[in-house]
Amino acid sequence: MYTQSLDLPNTDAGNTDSAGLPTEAAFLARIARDEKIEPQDAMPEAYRKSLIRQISQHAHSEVVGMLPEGNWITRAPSLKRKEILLAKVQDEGGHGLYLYSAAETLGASRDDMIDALHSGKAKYSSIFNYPTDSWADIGTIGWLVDGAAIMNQVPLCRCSYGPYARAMIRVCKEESFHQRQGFDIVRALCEGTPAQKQLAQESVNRWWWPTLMMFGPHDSDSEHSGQANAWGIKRISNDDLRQTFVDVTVPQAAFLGLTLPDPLLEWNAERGHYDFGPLDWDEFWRVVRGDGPCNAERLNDRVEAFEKGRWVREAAVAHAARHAARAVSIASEKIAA
Ligand code: BYC
Repeated sequence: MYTQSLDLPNTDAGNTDSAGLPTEAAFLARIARDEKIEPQDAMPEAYRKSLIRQISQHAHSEVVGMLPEGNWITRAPSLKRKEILLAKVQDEGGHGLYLYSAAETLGASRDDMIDALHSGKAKYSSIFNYPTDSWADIGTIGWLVDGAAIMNQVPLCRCSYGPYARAMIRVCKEESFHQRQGFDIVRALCEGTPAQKQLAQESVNRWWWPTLMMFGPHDSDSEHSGQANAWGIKRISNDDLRQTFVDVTVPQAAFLGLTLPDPLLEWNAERGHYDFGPLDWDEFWRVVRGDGPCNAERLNDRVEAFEKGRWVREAAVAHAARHAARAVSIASEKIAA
């Protein structure tokens, strides 16, 4: 991020409007050439704002996403599972940091983004407003939720905005480990006692539909999709990603000996895809608008964690300032000598 800010602005001379921003045609031509848009490049204001909206919501989702799993760190069934879960939750925090940094390259302020989350103004993924009632939920989150996240995020590695695309490459690599650890937990339960298998089945029953909702509203109701596709931010539509996720997950569930809670789920040879039942969009919008099973709890926990960590951030800033001051004084002594 630091080196990027030292580059000279690319103003696309000859193709800019009176404010120095690229004309829509010039900008779309760059997107059509599959050029990456970098922080120093002039870009339409609406493109910048739309990216800040999506990237900051994504960052919030990663950070709030630590909470449902963090809830099970002390209750993991073995030291090995505890270590793995600790590392995974830490990875999610790291993803949030890359993403907040990517949004900052667009001029967003970290404090404003955090305030928007804490005041309930900003959205984050609906999925994290559901409770983690059993250890099996930790497996299901890794298998299904991280699986859905990868499906959605792999196309974002080709997003037109360079810093977001590059952050996504690393995030997707880590998410694929997360998905496998989740599948491994569910597999162990399915190969265990009948009661353990039952725990896994109940968990999948609870998480299946909320996971499908992660992909967002139907394309016909997706306010931002048209423009996001035209700008090369989104590459594959909400419905197409959801369909691909269903298609790859059904055989995985069959391998585990689990059923997916949808009586309408059926292979459609003509379409070459699984048909599946309708999602409960009332539930989706209720959760997105703040009235899900855990929305209030998640925000309270987030704000409390932020306040408890305040002294650490202040100490880190003071430490960095002392180091910087020392570096300046050593440099001036050298110059004077
Ligand atoms: N939940 O026009 P649309 C993770 C909102 S982290 C809440 O289709 P867009 C993980 C949408 O924001 C997973 N809100 O929007 C972490 C918009 O509202 P605004 C997070 C949703 O942006 C830890 C409105 O509905 N992944 O996996 O074109 C542990 C209309 O929707 C949701 C990302 O953030 C939802 N499910 O498409 C484990 C990926 N769906 O902004 C795992 C990046 C929609 O107008 N984001 N809304 O107020 C995206 O790809 C897109 O933003 C979305 C939505 C596909 C989510």
